[in-house]
Amino acid sequence: MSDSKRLRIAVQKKGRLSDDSISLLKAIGIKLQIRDRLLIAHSTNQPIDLLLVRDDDIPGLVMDGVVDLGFIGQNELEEKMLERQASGKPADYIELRRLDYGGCRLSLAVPNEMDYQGIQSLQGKKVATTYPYLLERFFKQENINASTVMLTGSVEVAPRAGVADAICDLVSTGATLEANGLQEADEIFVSRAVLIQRADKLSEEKQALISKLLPRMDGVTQAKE
Ligand code: PRT
Ligand code: ZN
Repeated sequence: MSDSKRLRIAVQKKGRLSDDSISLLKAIGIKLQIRDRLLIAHSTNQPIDLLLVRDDDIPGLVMDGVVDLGFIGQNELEEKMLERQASGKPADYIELRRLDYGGCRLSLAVPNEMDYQGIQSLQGKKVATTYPYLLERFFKQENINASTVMLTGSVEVAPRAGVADAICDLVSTGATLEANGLQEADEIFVSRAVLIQRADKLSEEKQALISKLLPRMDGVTQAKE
């Protein structure tokens, strides 16, 4: 990759966190020219490079020290942290700021016709999710013996397709659950976007730049309140 003296920030390339993260960087005075299909964007007025990637890759890029900062949803961050801990990979990071976007919750949902009497109703059931580590941690805490079915997409159709009895997926308005004949049963994790930093020590120059950017970020966030 390019000049290691430049601060590297990972941002979701295309998705629910992209626009808000890039707008925030622009609002704190970082000039960016983002061209479609390119993995990297150089700032024209600051020693900063953006790495535009899938959100799933961002926790690992920060934890492996490939980038210095990353904008990521807490759901994805916590899931990847658990996954990496399970396989003995470095899983440390520093949370710099909680941000005012990307809000959602990871919830269990069951078909409307299921006689749901609380979490015990999932004993022995199959639950489809994209977040197996968060879900298994929850089941363990609650002493529920259920199996998880990993799906990277279309989780909400799993019960209808006969693939699982229930699901555990991200919810914001609840419209997707409703459209698929599902009802929210239990909230297992509440999430929003966060800005994280790699855990190892950065150069003085990079740390000074971060210290200059954070108060500006706080100013932008406060101005919106
Ligand atoms: O391609 P890439 O891997 O980068 O993107 P992605 O498809 O994995 O992620 P994306 O862009 O959908 O979401 C990125 C992050 O946005 C998530 O990890 C969350 O932190 C956050 N976020 C906030 C959400 C939602 N709200 C959300 N509603 N992510 C997904 N959803 C989906 C949910 O999975 C379900 O399909 O929206 C649907 C439910 O929405 P409602 O409004 O119908 O309840
Ligand atoms: Zn993703």
